[in-house]
Amino acid sequence: MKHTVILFCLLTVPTVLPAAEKPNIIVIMADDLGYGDVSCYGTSAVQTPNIDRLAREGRRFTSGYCSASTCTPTRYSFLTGTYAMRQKGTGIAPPNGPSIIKPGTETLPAILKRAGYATAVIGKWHLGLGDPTPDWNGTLKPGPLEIGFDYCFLLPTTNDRVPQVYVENHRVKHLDPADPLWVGNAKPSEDHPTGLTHRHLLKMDWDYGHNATIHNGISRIGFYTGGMKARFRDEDLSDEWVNQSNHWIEQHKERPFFLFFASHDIHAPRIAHERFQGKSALGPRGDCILEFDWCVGELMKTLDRLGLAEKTLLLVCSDNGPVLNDGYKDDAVEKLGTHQPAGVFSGGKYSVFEGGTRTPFITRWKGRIQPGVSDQIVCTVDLAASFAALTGQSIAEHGCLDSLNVLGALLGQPGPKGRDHLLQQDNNGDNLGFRDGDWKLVRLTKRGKSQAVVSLKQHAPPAGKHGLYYLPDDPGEQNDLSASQPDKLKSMVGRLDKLIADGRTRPAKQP
Ligand code: NG6
Ligand code: CA
Repeated sequence: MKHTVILFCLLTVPTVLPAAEKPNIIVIMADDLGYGDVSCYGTSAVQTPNIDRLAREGRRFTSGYCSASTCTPTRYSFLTGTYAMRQKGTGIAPPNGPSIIKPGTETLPAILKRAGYATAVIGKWHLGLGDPTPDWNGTLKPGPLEIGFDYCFLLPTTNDRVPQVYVENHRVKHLDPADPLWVGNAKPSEDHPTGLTHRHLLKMDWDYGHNATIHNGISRIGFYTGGMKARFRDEDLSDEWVNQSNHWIEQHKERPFFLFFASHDIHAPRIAHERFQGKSALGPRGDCILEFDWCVGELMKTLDRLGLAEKTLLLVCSDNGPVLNDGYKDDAVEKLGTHQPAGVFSGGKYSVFEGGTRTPFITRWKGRIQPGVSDQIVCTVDLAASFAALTGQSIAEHGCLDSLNVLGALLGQPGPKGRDHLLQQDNNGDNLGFRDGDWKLVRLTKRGKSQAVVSLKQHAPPAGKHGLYYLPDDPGEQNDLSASQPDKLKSMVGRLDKLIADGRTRPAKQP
């Protein structure tokens, strides 16, 4: 009888989960860096030795994606694990935009915080602050600290938008109350200098948009006054963020930590530090690639110095594909030569062709990840579920609706561990891409911005029609098979429609 009870107990004990591992996690996200913009992905126009070293020591993905072809929706889905097209108001955030991720939302930092991690975001935010608008002179809340981060040191929007100040936790850093910061959409006074009225003062001229308030010889999107002591120089952004990150890592080296290092390189205005200026053959855009590579190298050095390389999963990715002229005259087009920023892919930033979302994507965890190249499909939207699995955390049932556990692929375990499908979107989700294995469906309801894709291949079905491409033969999506493959077209359109209608792709019940 006794034996029967013991046997019964043994048989009913749930399958033992693998012990949770708690490596430190650093996600370094570049801004507008294309698949073909780094040397380990094939370019010889610019050298990125640090990223190349990371790839040699880790896994380099050939189907690594962000989930959207602009910044705000990719960052939204990276942090929430939900496709941005499911949530209105997730397009490119304006300077005075409210906090887009509402407190109480399940997020990647919240999951890791529950796992005992110290969590920080250092760099570009661009997901809004405050509600209904940012209180620049008071408490900037809600923001990262209300959705799972313990610490933040931010550029609030993007650097071609005002204001050029750091936000540390809830406040604008170094703000003098006697010189309040005002941010707005209209010219504050007749004599306020702008890129239109004072173009002769500019050190980098604008080409379109970007002609409002001038700071540091560069005119921006939006207007602001005051906060003079709080303003930074564009040239110093990367140095400051590397310094802040090193400091924060040192402070938290005894704990598992999660750092989201959100670089502004290589977004416009492309103003690298003076030591990188003129150092690439590609002009400022290439100089910023060198600066981004330097940042990756500095963080790797810090991990080596602190003996953390074997205790840290380091991931490098981008928030959207490449763009040449994004509003400033910075020679990106003129100095391009034969360089292909999106590699063999079509489109780039703003596009749902592969070049818009397929980007450099590398994971390294020394001693744990088998180095190599992976063709598994992985996406930044998956990091929430994957890191939850890694650290043994469950996910709120109604959160992270599209985040799939691709941990096996990220760690280079044998067998197919990536996704079988992926939704790709443009800024507001008007245009969609849908990858299903080797096939790609493109659904355009609006034409993308043509000026942004100068000299990147641009080939598209007419608005309202679907394009269908077979990626192994046609990675550049040039040969539309929708007419010759009606069955495939029908099944993919059906799958895409279902994915949207279902409201989620992560199974509601966790296995
Ligand atoms: C666009 C800007 C572009 C860039 C982009 C956001 C114009 C004409 N274009 O509206 O320059 O700022 O927004 O880029 O203003 S992102 O990478 O942050 O999404
Ligand atoms: Ca971007």
